[in-house]
Amino acid sequence: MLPPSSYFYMMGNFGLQILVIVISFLQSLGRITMAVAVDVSQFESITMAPPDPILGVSEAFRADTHEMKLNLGVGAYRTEELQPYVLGVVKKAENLMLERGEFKEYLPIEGLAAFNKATAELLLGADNPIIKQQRIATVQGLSGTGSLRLAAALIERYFPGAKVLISSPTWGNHKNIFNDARVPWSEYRYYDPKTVGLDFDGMISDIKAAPEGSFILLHGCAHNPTGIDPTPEQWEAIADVIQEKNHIPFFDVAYQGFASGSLDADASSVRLFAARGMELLVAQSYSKNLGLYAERIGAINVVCSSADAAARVKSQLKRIARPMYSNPPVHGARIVANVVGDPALFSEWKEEMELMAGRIKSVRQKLYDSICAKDKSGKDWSYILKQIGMFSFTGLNRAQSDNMTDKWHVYMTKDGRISLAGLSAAKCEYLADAIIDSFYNVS
Ligand code: KET
Repeated sequence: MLPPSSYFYMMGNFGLQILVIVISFLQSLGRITMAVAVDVSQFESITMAPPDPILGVSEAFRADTHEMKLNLGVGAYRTEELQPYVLGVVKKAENLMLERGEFKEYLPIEGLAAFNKATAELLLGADNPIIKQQRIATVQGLSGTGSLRLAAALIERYFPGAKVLISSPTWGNHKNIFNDARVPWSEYRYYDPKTVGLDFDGMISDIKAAPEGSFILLHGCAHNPTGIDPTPEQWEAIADVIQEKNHIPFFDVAYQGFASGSLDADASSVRLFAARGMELLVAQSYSKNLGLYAERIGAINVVCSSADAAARVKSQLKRIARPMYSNPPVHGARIVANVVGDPALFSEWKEEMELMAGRIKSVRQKLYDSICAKDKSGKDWSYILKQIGMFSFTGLNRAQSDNMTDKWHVYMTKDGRISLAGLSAAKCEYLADAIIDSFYNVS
């Protein structure tokens, strides 16, 4: 015998409507006064989604009450006191905006003109001829993720069947972005666990083997999650093979200024490709370098071989954006435009960025020193020092990463990545103990 709710379910929508009409009719005749509760949802077929591998870690961290808990999951900069940090220049730019009484009307679909100009200049260098020649199509996006998503939609629409090659491993959300945009992707070799370094030969041969005209997704600097970047000579060789195969480079630049502390040095990979006259795509984010995580400010740039092509590409990016989210938010765009557009604020920003990058470098060193002092086995931990950017790819496997969280209350992603931006000098010893225990006592 089925429970009564099952019959309701089997009747479907139409059956339920009839039932409601009959009950209403009977009620109107005064024959029936009961209320009918329907406990079957129209959303019955929707299953529970798993937590996000990165942002889900913060949710688990919040639920933990242990006093030594440490959130090294998401890549978000914290102070030495492990508090979120609002940059001084951001506060100053916001005060300027308040004084000016800026409007809150819709932006154009492509975003704030002053922001688009500033962001392209920051990427390529203000005196780059590409900008004067108007060969770059820049559209403000919903931070790095939204900008990557716009580019993915452009690829899906205008390069049907073209593949995107992504590094193995990569930032977890890349796969989601291309899956949702229905863009086929495959991986190229990048990380070599034996050397804990770059598998350069594997990378080159996989890019070579990809079908001509593929999009090659590259991390502009501070590769996430490995913290391993190609050398300038290796970038040249990567550009050679991409050019040879008529591929289109597609840069994800989420950490400009965070790898080295210098905006120019961290854009050198993109500029090297652009200087060869190559067409390329670049998604930018201001989440990390200006600490504007929640403002969702970034851009998609498409460098084209002519101004005419750039104008057409831009028009199509706008056409994609309009039904997705109509037009972007203004607040973060104004902050960036104000900071970059004002020489005093711009140099103050660079100082703050050096400070943030410097704090990360110093905890990286302290963590390394603490591990070396505690571990007498002679294991070479120097890869921790060689990696750059916000993260360290520890080499801990899934079970070891689970031990870090379950036993030590250190929250991190299950691929063994830790965000050093969430570590303080005071917690380096504790983290070193956790890593050594997990490495040697869990297999
Ligand atoms: N690209 C890369 C390589 C990246 O690491 C992130 C964010 C983004 C793009 C997008 O950031 P946005 O805030 O949309 O501009 N990475 C961190 C946060 C996240 O996963 O969303 C992280 O890896 O922890």
